[in-house]
Order: sequence, then structure tokens, then C-alpha cells
Amino acid sequence: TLRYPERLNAATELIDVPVERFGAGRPALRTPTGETWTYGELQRRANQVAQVLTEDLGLVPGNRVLLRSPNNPWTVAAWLGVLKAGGIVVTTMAALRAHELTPIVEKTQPAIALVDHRFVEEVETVRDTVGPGLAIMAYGGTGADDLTRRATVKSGEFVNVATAADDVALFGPTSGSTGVPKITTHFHRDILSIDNTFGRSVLRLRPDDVVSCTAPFAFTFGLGMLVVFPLRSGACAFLTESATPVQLAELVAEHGVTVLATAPTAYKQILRSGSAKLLHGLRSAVSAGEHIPQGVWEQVRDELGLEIIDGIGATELLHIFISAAGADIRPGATGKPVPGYRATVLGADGEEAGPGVEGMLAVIGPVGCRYLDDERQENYVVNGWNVTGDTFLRDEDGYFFYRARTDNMIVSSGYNIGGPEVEAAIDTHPDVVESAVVAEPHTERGSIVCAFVVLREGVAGDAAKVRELQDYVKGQIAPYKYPRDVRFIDSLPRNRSGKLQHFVLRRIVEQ
Ligand code: 3SK
Repeated sequence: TLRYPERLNAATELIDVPVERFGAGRPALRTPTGETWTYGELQRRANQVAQVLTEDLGLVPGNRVLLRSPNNPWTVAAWLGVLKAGGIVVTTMAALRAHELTPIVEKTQPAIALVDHRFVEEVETVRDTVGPGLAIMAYGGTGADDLTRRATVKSGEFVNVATAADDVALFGPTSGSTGVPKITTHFHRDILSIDNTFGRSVLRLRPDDVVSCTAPFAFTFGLGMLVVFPLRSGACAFLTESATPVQLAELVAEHGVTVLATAPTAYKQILRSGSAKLLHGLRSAVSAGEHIPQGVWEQVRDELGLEIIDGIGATELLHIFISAAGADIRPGATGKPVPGYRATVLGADGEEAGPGVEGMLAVIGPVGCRYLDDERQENYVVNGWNVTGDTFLRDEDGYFFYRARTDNMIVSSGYNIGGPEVEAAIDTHPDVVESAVVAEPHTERGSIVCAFVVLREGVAGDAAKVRELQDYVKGQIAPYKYPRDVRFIDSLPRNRSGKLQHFVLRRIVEQ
């Protein structure tokens, strides 16, 4: 069991303690332009932000502060500064449009918004419609009232608010599978517990590591990988605002990145482009956000001698709760519950199922789901278990194997067909870039498998190609699983975190 003192401010543990422990001069943050912030500089700037928030903007503990920015050093300072001042951070992605920000602002009621100067306009639109009292302050720009300017004239001395370990520190919006955002709430102790579990037991960063991750801070995968884990380990985070997978591979080689965390799509694209050799300097690689197909995992192992650390996490639980590294990796399995978590598979009757039975993944750990004022809480937390919406199978040795999102199980003529298995089969066809499979309502069969397929440039998506793909799938997996409907599409719908949005495709087939 992890125990925390009654009074705990996560920012103290993330920057003030590391400055003492690893030294103020260690590099903490680096960017592709060569900008480097040391631990000491980050501490000073976070303190300065806390001063602006409390002295100039009147923030009092418990106020909510919306952040909107790509991943850059000032955003890390702002994130830590809000925590230092006892505020609650509402992390949002720079890419969100006004209509996507609106329900987040309505629900979280921020008093202040700290916004990268390039992304202010949409926040102003939202303020004018649903947040009349919202004080917006830009940063990173040249305006006289810019947060960065105001901050630099502050002393950089700040005594962190003595928050309780169970005070809310973070609101993490998640779009879930329906597109209607839910707001997860996380305590100061939750932020530390992701490091005390996944960080310490599986990831195991070293002070000389340089860590890169493509996920935005607003996706808690990115927040953990780029802020929480590196800072607590004395390592350096390499921050990229945007990079294609191939550019990412180039940056990894150029800047000596040693640990890369990204989604399976990026690994697939790096492999496809022939850039995998650029990843040779990595000592560790993490894949999360969605299930990594075994073929991709094996190709990375074969080409780079690197066994990717797969993991499943959830914004509701803040970070990864099933994973494995090193000798604990079993190819094809996501891993075992990270020490500190318990996981099980619930059968159709809601009871714990034994090994070899597919069912709903359920997890209990130091971080649990607490939606802000949302009736969907009762769907997620059932009898104390957090039910994540994924179908898994556990083997005799306690390894967990991903099957599908629970809502991506296709029941066709009584057969249970896992969408990802069909997708994996289609994706091995040489003319296919990627695919997504959903259940299409069907009068006789209940549902049929419908595949949305992105073909390589120049390949015609005609009736002959449909038949060819169907025959091909029948040759790869049990023939009853083949897609009875195949539709060609230019690109697959993904959310801002890069997760495939099957529900968008489902709406198309249900029309
Ligand atoms: O697996 C995920 O989607 C996830 C969500 C939140 C934090 C971390 C991860 C890996």
C-alpha cells in the first residue's frame, strides 16, 4: 500500500525535491530548437507563475485554471505553478476548437485561463458564450500583459500551498467513446502514485535519460511520460509541439533521446517509412493509447532488438495499470497488473471469470475513477471495480491479453468477433495502409463486420479490391470473421490523442 502524508503538494515532489536531490543545474526540459531549461530554471519559472496567479490574478486555493497549449517548457512551468498555488489544473489540447472547449469550460468553471498566445482566440469565444468571468492570460508572446513577461519580473520565491494529499489537483477531460466529454478528477497524491507504480516498477527512468512522447500533456499519457516520470527521476524531457512520426524518429536520433513513448500508429508509420534505424539509440520504448498489433511489436524487436513496453491505461485512472518490461514481457500480452493495482476479467454475469475466459477488464488501484458531476460514473465504477470498457482475457500465469474495446466486439450470427483481430488481418495486406472495423446492423445476422480501409496511394478501391480483401482475410483468420462490407476511406477518424474513433464509423453504418 502506498501511504502519503496528510499534507502533500505534488509540485513540491515534482520540482522542489528534485532540485535538492539531483541539483539545480541538471537539464529538465529540452526542445528541438536546442532550448534547454535546467531544474533550477523550471523551479524559478513555476514559482514566478504561482506568484502571477496569486499576486496579480487573485487565485485562491481550489480555483480552477485552464491550460491550453502544445507541449512546451512554459506549459510545464504553468502546470507546476498552478499546483504550487493550490489551484486545480484543467488541461486541454491546443487542437480543440471552440465547440469542443465549451462543454469543458461549462463543467469545470475555470476562473483563469493560461493560454499559449497562438491559441487565445477560441478561448475568448468560449468565454464570451459560457464563461463570462474567465480571466484569460496569454503566454509565450510579446504583449505587455503576457504571462511570460509578468513572470520574469517576479522574485521566483514562492512557498507552496500546503494542500491536502486528497485535494483535487487536476481535471482531465476525456472524450470517451461517445465524444461527449467527461471530466476526471485527480488528487495531489494520484499524481505521485502513477510514478510510485508504473514509473518505479515498469518504466524505471534514469537521471541520464532523455524522454520523448508524442502525446499532449492534456492526454495524461503525455503528462506522465513528459512531466511526472522524468522530473521525479532527474531525467530530461524532450518536448515537441508537433512532429510527424518520421520527423519524430529524426529528432530521436538528432537529440539523443533514450526513451520514446508513443502510440502504435507512430511505430507502424516509422517502420513503413524505413526510418526505424533512426531509433537505434533508444534504450526503451513504450506503446500505449491503443493496442499494439503483435506484428508491429515483433517487427520493432527484429529490426531494433528493442522489446516495446506495451501498456494499457485510462484517463480515469490517470496512467498505465497493466504493463510489463524486460524479462516480464510476454509477446502478445499487454502484461500483468502494475504493482499497486489489481485487475480481473468480469464475465457476462458480472462475476470474476477464470483464466482463458474473455470478459470486461476491471481494475482497482491507488487511483480510481471520479468523474466530475457525471451520471456515467455508475457505468465505470461497478462494485468498486473500475470497468474500463476493454475486453481482455487472462491466462493461467496472470498475463492479460487484449481482445477488443468492449464496444468493438461484433456479434454476428452468434459468433463473437473481435474487431481488432479483423483489423490486424486486413492491415497485413500490402495495399492497405490501415483499417478499422465496426459492427454494421444486419437484418438476418444481427450484425456484420464492416471494414473501413485506407488503401495505399494509387491503389483503386473498386469491387475487385473488395473481393480480393475479403478472400485475403479468409486466408488469414477464421473465415466467418471476414468483413462482409468493405468501404474505402481516405483517412480514419481519430481524436486529438490519436485514438481511433470507432463510434464515428459506427454512426456511418447505422445511418
Ligand atoms: O492507454 C491509454 O489510453 C492511457 C490513457 C491515459 C493514460 C495513459 C494511457 C496509456
